[in-house]
Amino acid sequence: MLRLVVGPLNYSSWSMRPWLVLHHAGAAVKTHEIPLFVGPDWQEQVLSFSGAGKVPVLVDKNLSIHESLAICEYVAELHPEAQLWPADRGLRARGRAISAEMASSFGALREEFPTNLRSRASTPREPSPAAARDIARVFDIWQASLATSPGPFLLGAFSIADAMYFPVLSRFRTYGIALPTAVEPWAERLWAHPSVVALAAEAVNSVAVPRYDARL
Ligand SMILES: N[C@@H](CCC(=O)N[C@@H](CS)C(=O)NCC(=O)O)C(=O)O
Repeated sequence: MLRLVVGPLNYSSWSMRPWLVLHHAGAAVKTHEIPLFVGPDWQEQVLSFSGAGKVPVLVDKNLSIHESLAICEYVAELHPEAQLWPADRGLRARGRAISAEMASSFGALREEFPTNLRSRASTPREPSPAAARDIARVFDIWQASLATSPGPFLLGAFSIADAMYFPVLSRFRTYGIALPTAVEPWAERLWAHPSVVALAAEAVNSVAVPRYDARL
């Protein structure tokens, strides 16, 4: 049985991504949630799983994998039947490119709009110019992907790319950032995906992290 070490699923966007991928693949996995930023020894707990000191970490017997995208790739290899990447080489390359971009970019967006899946800001939040540039680039990625996708998701069937971008979609809902009309059908599909519905149900039970709730 695999073990996925995560932060509180309501807030930990990096944890959400492999959680969604494992759930969608129907993998036999147990989730081990560490209450990040809450309680005295959360850092030691994280370090006991990975010297990187961050979650998520996937534990498979004596193998411990950190970095969310590396975990998603590992699950794709463990579960080829789940088709977590499209069969088409070009779409697969695009999926890897936009997923790597998600993992390495959008710092202003992430800093100004922390993930808080179960919550809604009381008033829509105005992004800084840097965050507005990040948001525009995310919208470009979604629109360009959907324009070439066989549908209904970014690369055709649900893939790692959808899981990588789900936490950003969730931030837009939390902080009242309007989506371009062209991406709305994809957003609705993603919110209705069974793994997203299951994740949202888990997030309701996450421990509260006051430093993030204070940002609403
Ligand atoms: N590049 C890493 C980022 C992981 C990351 O930043 N995780 C956050 C939680 S969402 C964390 O562990 N933060 C604890 C800390 O920075 O001390 C990945 O993709 O897995």
